[in-house]
Amino acid sequence: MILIKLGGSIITDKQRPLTPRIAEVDRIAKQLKKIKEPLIIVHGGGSFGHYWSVKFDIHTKPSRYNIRGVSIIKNSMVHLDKIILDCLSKNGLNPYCLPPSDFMSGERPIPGKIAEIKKMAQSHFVPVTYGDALWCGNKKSYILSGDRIMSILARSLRPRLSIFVLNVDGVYSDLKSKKVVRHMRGDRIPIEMIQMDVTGGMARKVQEATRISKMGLRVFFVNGNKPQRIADAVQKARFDGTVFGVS
Ligand code: IP8
Repeated sequence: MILIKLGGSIITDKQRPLTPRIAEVDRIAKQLKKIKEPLIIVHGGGSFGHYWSVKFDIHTKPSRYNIRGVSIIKNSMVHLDKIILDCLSKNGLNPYCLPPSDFMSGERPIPGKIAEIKKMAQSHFVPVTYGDALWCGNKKSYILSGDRIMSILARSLRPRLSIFVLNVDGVYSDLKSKKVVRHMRGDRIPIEMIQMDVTGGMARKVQEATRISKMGLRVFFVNGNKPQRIADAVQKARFDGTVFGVS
């Protein structure tokens, strides 16, 4: 089984609110179609969900956030998800839409529901879920990121490979040279990545990827602008990007 996260910066134009990158999603979908094993897709919020969460100051920590803001974030994620689902469907995949509230109860994963996701994927559906604003009781809500969903699903489903599709070639050893780290070991997060987090959320991705690799699972960061690299990693185990953990 392959678990794949389509990052917000590859599927949307982060500089322009509410702007999908349809051509890029289309090119990625064509590569995903080549994958001949169970596949689960998670996608991020990009200039949809993130745009509104910044506007309404809503974060990953549960709190009594602005109800209108939570509602608008959720609607915008449904909108983006529909664009992704249509694109996958047009390219011959059979996406099965799964808002995270289908397998999360507040902040807690629902094990039985997550086990079903694997069965759906084994039955030739492609379950598609996404980062979202979630109600967690007592008038509180929070943002559940797609990156966090990746480690929640990986823990139960133990995919053969977890792939994070980015708008860059992988994890950079430093921002100046943009030299890609081919193999990340341990849980050391270089300072450059934390700086990068201001725009790209890279530190959070590295954190979740490290969490997954510590489960004994392989994780791969790849540039979605070169989508052939996704199929190469899955089919030929040729990793042009950053690999975490098990080599
Ligand atoms: O783009 C968060 O998911 P992410 C989505 O994976 C929202 O961080 C609603 C901001």
